[in-house]
Amino acid sequence: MSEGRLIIVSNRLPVVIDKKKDGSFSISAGKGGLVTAMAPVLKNRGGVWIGWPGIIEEDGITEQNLGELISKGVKDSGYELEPIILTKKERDNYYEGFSNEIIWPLFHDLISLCNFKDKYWETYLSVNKKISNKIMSKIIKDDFIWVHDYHLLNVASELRQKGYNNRIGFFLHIPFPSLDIFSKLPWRKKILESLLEYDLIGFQTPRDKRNFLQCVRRILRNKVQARGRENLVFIKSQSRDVLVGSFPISIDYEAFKDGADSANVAERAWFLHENLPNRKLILGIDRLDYTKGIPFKLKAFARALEKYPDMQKKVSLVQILVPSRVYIPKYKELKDNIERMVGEINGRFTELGWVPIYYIFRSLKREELLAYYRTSEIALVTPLKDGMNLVVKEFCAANIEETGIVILSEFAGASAQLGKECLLVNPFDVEKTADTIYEAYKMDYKIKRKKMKKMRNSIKKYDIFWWVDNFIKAGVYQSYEEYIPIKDFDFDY
Ligand code: GDG
Repeated sequence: MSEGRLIIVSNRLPVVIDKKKDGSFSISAGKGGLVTAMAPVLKNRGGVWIGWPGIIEEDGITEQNLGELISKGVKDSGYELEPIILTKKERDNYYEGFSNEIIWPLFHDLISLCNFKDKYWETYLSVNKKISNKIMSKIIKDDFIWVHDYHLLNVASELRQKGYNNRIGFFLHIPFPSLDIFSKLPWRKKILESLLEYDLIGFQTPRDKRNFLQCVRRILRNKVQARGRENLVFIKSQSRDVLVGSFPISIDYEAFKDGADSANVAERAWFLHENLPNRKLILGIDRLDYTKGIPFKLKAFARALEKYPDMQKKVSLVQILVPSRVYIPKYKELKDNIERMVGEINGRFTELGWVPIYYIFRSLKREELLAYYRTSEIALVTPLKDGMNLVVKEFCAANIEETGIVILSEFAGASAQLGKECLLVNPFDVEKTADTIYEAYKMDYKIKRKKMKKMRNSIKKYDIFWWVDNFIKAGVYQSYEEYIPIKDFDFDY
């Protein structure tokens, strides 16, 4: 299997096509965790990436136009892109509805934000079918199909109905919730049964894997036997043997390290230093999303300034907020709330020559991002819940002076791997997070260096190529007897 082509299937392609005001179309690189993780892998191995480029049929793009844009967008990428265009109804019900108003909040433990609607579910099923039709038209013998994320839980089930019997892998980038929370989902049984049509199901952390296994045992009672050791478990379901494992996603460590070491980035980093002399920078980089816990972070920062006035004029928080889903009222509300809070905190503490929070609401070029990673002393990564969080790994890889320290939420998947060397916080506990910010500010550089070295070694060893190789290797085990435990997978939790 590992010698065949790799077929990546994800909701979004690594490129975005937009309709401009003058009616023409433009193409740009996609952003976000999945793209950052998978693009270097496919570039190395070749293969096909199937997904949605973000425009809808009603935008009126022609086949020819689409073909031209795609071939422009994938120049030198080393792989083929296969776009699937959704209709407006499909986008509204499958993507914005079922995926982002139901699965996303539920799997991040935010049940009160869920909007359960049958029409979302029906369209979700039909779009998963549409995507599986596209896959069937593109695959050849020995391809390994690797489906990504919560938008496509039902794809294997659709492929099986079409008679496809080769092995299919699935990786969930977001957390898998506990039994109590998952049980609230009206379609819980069908979703678990659909997942068991995959041959390999990968989660970010041992905790996600445990949650899933518990749901399978309790919700699909008597139909499942699970056996396993170390990080991998075999489930014998009615239709097949399914391997379930935890595979912490990572980054292209060398690319981030070398990028941070480049002359351009060094120059930008110096520029920041020179303009902010005698100032420690605390860095927050988050997509605009309620799971990232930004209001709690701002409260904790303000509380730290209030409780520890010796930090005033000595630290600034650089909060980069990457625009995302702003057309959805909940996201717009969140943005307004964050901007109000930033305004209030700056209004309260700013003095001539010192601004406590530099707030940036836009996406940055990679070099700018690297300059912030390299210059900042403290990374403040405090999601309320997060599958992994790649920002923390990127910060460490780019921290080539090894003087930075990370404050990390215990609810980010990354804490399973890096928790021992970070300063862990419960993001809901504003008071303790404020104390931890001060602790990081005062921390001796020798301790910071020791911690940073350990984190960088771990991220270097378990990089994105390790992740892909291990996922694909696990995909070849056909039975429990063949299974060789891989101890390195299991990080402390
Ligand atoms: C999902 C899961 C999981 C951010 N700002 C800019 C920029 N970024 C890049 C970062 C990083 C990525 O976006 C964000 O990754 P995260 O992992 O933090 O979060 P999600 O997008 O929510 O990703 C997450 C991930 O999938 C992978 O499995 O870790 O838990 O939610 O790579 O660098 N990139 C550029 N400019 C920016 O301004 N160029």
